[in-house]
Amino acid sequence: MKKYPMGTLGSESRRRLLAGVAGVGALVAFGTGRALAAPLGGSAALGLAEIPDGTLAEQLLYALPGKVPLIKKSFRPPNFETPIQYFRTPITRNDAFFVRWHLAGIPELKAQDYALTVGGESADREVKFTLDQMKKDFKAVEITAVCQCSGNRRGLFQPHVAGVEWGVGAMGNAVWRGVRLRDLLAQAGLKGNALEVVLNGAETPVIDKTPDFVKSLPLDVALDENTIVAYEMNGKPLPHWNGGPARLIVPGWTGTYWTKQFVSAKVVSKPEGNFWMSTAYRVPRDKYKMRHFTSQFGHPNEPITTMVVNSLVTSIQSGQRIARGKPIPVKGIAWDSGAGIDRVEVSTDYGASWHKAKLGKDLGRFSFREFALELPTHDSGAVLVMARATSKSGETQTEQLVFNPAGYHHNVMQRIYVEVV
Ligand SMILES: Nc1nc2c(c(=O)[nH]1)N[C@H]1C(S)=C(S)[C@@H](COP(=O)(O)O)O[C@H]1N2
Ligand SMILES: [Mo]
Repeated sequence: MKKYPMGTLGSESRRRLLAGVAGVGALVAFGTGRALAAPLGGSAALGLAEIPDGTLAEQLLYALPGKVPLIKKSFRPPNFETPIQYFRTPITRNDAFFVRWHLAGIPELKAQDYALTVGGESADREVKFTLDQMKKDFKAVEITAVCQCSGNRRGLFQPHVAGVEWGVGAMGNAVWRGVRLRDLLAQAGLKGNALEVVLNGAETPVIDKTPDFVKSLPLDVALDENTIVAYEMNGKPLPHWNGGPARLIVPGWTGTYWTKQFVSAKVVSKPEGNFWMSTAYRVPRDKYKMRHFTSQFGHPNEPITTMVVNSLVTSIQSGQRIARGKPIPVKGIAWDSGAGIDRVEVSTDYGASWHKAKLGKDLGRFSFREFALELPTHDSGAVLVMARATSKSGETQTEQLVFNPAGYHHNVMQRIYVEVV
């Protein structure tokens, strides 16, 4: 078996690598009362920055109807994060899948009452599809895809930014089944000036000043064969909290475009200009490698679109003890926007050398990809484990945060400190 050089801490390089990331203070805090607030996988334990003190009260577990206990971020609107142990399998269970809503007026929609209306000024006609019609009249397709909130890991931003203080669990991977949006759009007919498709869900604001949550997609993405209106998740009817009876699936794009309780699609000839497109969900122009949504360009920013490459180690935590001679098990999941994962590498010498993990089964280019590597241990002492994923398009995770004021696209590699005893 190959032997890997192991780094020991306590040196200048330790200080350099931990500085501003999982600082020494955060490591000390692990295992104290603060860890009790987040029973599993506080972010410092994962080798990432700690969520600020003031927001830790919002870290308690709470079970919504039909869900296992999830990490509560807010009740109204409901925002709940998936605890890390549910990412130890590549498919995320329906009852553990995270929940994110912007508005609190969420109706209970029955399958028999649900319909999606497709029309708009750049469609030839308006057509209404019930769930039964979708299932009977259109070809069903299935795709495994990651839904990740743009703001996943926002709570770990340094400097701190405002918004839902997500840790690492505002994401999930599922097998989605439904019909292609393009097949429904074809029934409505597209005019030559069609530019964007405007998406709306059934829920409404409860306070007048909050604008209705409306998003739009470039026409070519709406027409992509992988963009589907899903009514099943992992072989079961789509759960209410995740947008049942039917929601949009936009593989590779961040969760904000995955409209839940999807009831209206309007084809339009002008850029959709509501708050959620023009003000929210934007990042500095050309700062990230992602698809550009050019009809929505506005200086000096652009909409967040596709996800950046990322990974999550789920098998070890900072502060964990490993018996000398036993290997350190490094396991987890990696994902990107659809190029697919090329490799996940692990370093124990502060990044001087990297060792490739074994990749798990390929469930499709939009899915979580498992990885695993056992690192042999020889001497006792502290070891810093770093992991980074690289996509087939050559993108890799960053060493330091690439800052944006909204707290999106956090893909800083983890630095997990374990102790060989
Ligand atoms: N109707 C509706 N759809 C929505 C939202 C919403 O607030 N309302 N939030 C979006 C955002 S920002 C995300 S991250 C995903 C979250 O999906 P989930 O709740 O199934 O995890 O739903 C998206 N679809
Ligand atoms: Mo989101």
